[in-house]
Amino acid sequence: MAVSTEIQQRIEQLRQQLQKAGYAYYVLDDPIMEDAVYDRLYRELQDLESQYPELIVPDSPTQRVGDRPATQFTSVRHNIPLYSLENAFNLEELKKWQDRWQRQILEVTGFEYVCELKIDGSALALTYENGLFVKGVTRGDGISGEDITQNVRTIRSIPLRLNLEKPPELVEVRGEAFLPIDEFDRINRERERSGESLFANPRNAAAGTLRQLDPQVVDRRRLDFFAYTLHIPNNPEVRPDMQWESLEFLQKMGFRVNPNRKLCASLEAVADYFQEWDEKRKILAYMTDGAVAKINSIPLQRELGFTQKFPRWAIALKYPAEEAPTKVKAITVNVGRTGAVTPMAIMEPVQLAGTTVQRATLHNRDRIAELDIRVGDTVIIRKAGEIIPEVLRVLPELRPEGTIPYEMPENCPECGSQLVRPEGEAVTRCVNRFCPAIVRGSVVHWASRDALDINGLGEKIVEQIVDRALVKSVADLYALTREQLATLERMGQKSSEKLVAAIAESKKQSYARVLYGLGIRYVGKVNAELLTENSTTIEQLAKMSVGDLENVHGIGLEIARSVWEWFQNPENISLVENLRSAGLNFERGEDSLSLPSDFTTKGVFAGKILVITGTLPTLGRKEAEALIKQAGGKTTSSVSKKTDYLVVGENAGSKLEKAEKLGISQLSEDQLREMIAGGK
Ligand code: 3B8
Repeated sequence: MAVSTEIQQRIEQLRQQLQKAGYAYYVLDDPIMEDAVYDRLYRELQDLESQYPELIVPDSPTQRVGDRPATQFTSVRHNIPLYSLENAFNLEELKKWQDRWQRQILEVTGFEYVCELKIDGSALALTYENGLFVKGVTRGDGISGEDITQNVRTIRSIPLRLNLEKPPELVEVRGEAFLPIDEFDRINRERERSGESLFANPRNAAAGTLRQLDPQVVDRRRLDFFAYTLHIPNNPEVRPDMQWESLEFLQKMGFRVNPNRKLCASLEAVADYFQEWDEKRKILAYMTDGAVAKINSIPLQRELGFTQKFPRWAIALKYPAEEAPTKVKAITVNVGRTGAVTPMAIMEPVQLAGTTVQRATLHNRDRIAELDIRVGDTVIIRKAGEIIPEVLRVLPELRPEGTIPYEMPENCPECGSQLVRPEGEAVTRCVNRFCPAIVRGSVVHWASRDALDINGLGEKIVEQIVDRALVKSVADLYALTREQLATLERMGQKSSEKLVAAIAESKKQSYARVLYGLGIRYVGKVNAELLTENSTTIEQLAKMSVGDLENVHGIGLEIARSVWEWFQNPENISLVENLRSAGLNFERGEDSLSLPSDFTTKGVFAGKILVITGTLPTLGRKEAEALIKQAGGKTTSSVSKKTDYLVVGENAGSKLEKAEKLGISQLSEDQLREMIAGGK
């Protein structure tokens, strides 16, 4: 039956509105629609499309996330090789590069360089046929890469259709996919909570994410993309013949193009740009590891061409990494709450990126074998993002005599039980659920702020109650008496009374917090909320099949399996029963408390709500938001009585008026920066 034109028109209208709002949010970084409105329109479109599936088109905003995981990626050959850039580590090397390319040209008349920030991500080649996005491929070895189209579609700042009246039949766009630092931190925090190994840096995390087989997992990690190269093979006349104009054209077509670019008339200007951004890059929301200088004229680029590996017309000028040498004093292992055993190097203290460090992670057994790290070795350590530093490499030429290869222990250093290493996994685990390290870790997690939030139950106390076998599982907490606690070190009459009360108080916490507190692998705060929103009681959750679980929006296969497996273990079932008899909440009350948002208790803006309005002189909207978040604050989109500060830029409109009426404090970008700098 034909669908009425009315419905067709409504669908088209919804798509246009959603596309526009998504573009404003993800590409322009300047939202035009409230999230709630977006969600409502999105759902309406989804509903219509499920009623009339014949009307679904591949560039509908609903078609970004596929629901079928890939089994593997296919290798595809790049039409045009996807080269990488040659590196220069100082200005001398930069000068040599210029001399080299100029010698190749008969007569160098005028030329300019386009300077871009070098985004530390993964290069992608995107293909558009008649304006429609059809393929996304990784760099691979430069000749062939992997077809990860499904994953690329989830990147909201990549248009599914080019914004062109008459799109050429074939357009290829290249650029860098990356994870914003904020998002990287969030992912690692979640991984830490669920006992997974951490990503070493945003680049690895982005590359790892792009190679995920399940597009739903990719979708939950918000990748972003900056475009920098444009090819129009069949209609070369359409493309501008300057790199600078190409960037503008890419922007016009709907891509996010990095705004921090500069046209430079000389190598000195390139060096200035490089220096200027060495400081300024620290406030960006994404990682850059250098600057890229490209010859602006594309005909000149063509004349110069490529070497075996690199373009001759572009070079990356790299910032020195945050790395430092030190000496290994000992190698130990740390047993986490999930039983994951992480080897750590204990080193002579060294300054790294502004802090003193003396421990570095060695990740796992494979990494140790790869490094062949030994006690006595001199190593280079590196700090990437917010996480614990890692050992990057060993300097074998500095190895003293008589060292022996390090072997991971066969038995758990905490409980002595045999460690296991599941087939195909890099992680070694202690699987004794009574291992004191695991019990300690699970109790600390249970008591943590986002879980049951038990005040006064810190690591020192947990250590004692577990060592004295007063607590063998979190359920035992609820049987602890004042008298028992009063015998512990650092505990008086008063504080033990308080702690018993705080433990009892935790019985009032929501089902979502309890579920999160159980520490099921992959069940972080967000997943715990999703699961409790979709089950009235934990018994109901325990009965759900992997398929049922996967049907919960936002829950992928890996998580579903992990949850299902957890409930298959009779010991976990009896833990739940014990906790239920102790009076914990395993039901979703109608008014179940939501988990706290991302407030942190640290930083000048801890617990404060800020609104940004207008265009700030140097910071983009997302950058400013990231800064505020790092300083503990939260940003919202509209001014209300709850707003603590309004950050005001140029062309501020109605928000400023409203803030003035409400008497809300105003900050300029400079004042914002000063407060953040002063508060650290
Ligand atoms: C030619 C141009 C490779 C690159 C390029 O931000 C080429 O331009 C390249 F063969 O890898 N990471 C950039 C970045 C990377 C490249 C580039 N421009 N801004 C980056």
